[in-house]
Amino acid sequence: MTKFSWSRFMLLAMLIFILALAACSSDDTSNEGSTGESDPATEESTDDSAEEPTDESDAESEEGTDEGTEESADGESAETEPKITEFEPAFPEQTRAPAIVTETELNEEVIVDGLGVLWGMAEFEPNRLLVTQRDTAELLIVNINEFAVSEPIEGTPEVNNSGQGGLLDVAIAPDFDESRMVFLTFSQDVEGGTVTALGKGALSEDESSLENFEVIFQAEPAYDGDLHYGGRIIFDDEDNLFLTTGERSDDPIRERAQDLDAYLGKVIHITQDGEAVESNPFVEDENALDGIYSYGHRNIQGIDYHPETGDLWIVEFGPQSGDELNIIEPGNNYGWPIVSYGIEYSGELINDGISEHEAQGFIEPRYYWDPTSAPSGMAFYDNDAIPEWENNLFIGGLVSSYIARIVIEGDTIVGEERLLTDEGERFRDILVTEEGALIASTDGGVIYKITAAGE
Ligand SMILES: [Ca+2]
Repeated sequence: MTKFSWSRFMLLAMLIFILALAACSSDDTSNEGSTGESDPATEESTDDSAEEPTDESDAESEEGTDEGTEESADGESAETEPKITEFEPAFPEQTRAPAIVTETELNEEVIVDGLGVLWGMAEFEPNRLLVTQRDTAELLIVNINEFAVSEPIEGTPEVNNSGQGGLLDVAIAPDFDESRMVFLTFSQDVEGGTVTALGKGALSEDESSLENFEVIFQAEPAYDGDLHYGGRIIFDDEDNLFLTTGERSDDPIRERAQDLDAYLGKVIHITQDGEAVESNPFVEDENALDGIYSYGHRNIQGIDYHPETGDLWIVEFGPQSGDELNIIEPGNNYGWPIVSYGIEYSGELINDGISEHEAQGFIEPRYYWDPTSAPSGMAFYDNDAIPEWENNLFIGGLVSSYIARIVIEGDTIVGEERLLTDEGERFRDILVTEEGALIASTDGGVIYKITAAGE
């Protein structure tokens, strides 16, 4: 080695050392335990992803990451973590809405604890909730004033509870006071795998059992997997049901979200007997299933009507990032898995990274989250008990461990707040009671009751 090249080598080595020091110091707030050896950008995109393809299971690996240093400086968005993807929104309000803060002083109570994954809730009498426990497939009654939990109700269906499966959502019939009819969704073993199933039974007068439970709908085709069942249900104003499904996650079965001869990755619109509603958009199409209302969805985990506009809103898991809030119109295609504002959990682009929905002929989400929020059950606040919350949307976050409060003007998101961020809970479902309490259930088996303080 000549003298000249040796000094050049030393210079280069010093430069590398200085750069490494700089990288290390800028990184130490964003990655606890980082050695400074690895590129923080790479860690950001692979940390919570490579081992686990399920969006729900990466909460643990995100622990220990602190707020991103670059993005938190702007101080304007409710989202303070750096973006995972390179995508630009189709319009400015489509992501990272301005941060807002509730001014009303709130009272937060823990009603119950330790019950496991509380997937769905329905208020069937004032302050009395029917609550599903996903994994044990138990249907329980929780009295939110008396902090009391019933014995499991008999007569509930057999479920397949592996992975994301189990007893899922619960809703009561619009004429429940007379019919006593309770609707349940669950993952069901059938020939060839499992399906998202919907059934109904009448709650006995003594509240101990569901009588004559029968399955009224199965979202075929069956698939041998245990992810992405969707499973939310809501009644429309003609007493028919909307049922959401997932696309069963794996590649290539997920492509069936685009197919009109499969009930995977859809919003489904059926009667209380499981028949397609006659006004559905594809009833005239011989090659399409009559129950389909909208398609191109990934895994819809929340659904509710906007109390003022009457629009039907849903929230669906994106892949890594790109979780979407959509307004559902009949016959519309929401684009999955052709377009997405998220990326694969491997870090790869989906379909060469085409994010623009509208330019590709699909419906743009009204809002999306990057990084992942893993949005679950949701409810509009259709009450005036906390006036500043009226018509706001509340969404439970799993990986993100917060409740998102979303302020909407027309169909535009104008503000976002994050509630209960210090609880470390995965928020699974949200309900607003007749009296205006905000109820949140979690995977840790907690039910929170949030009201205005001093009431
Ligand atoms: Ca979409």
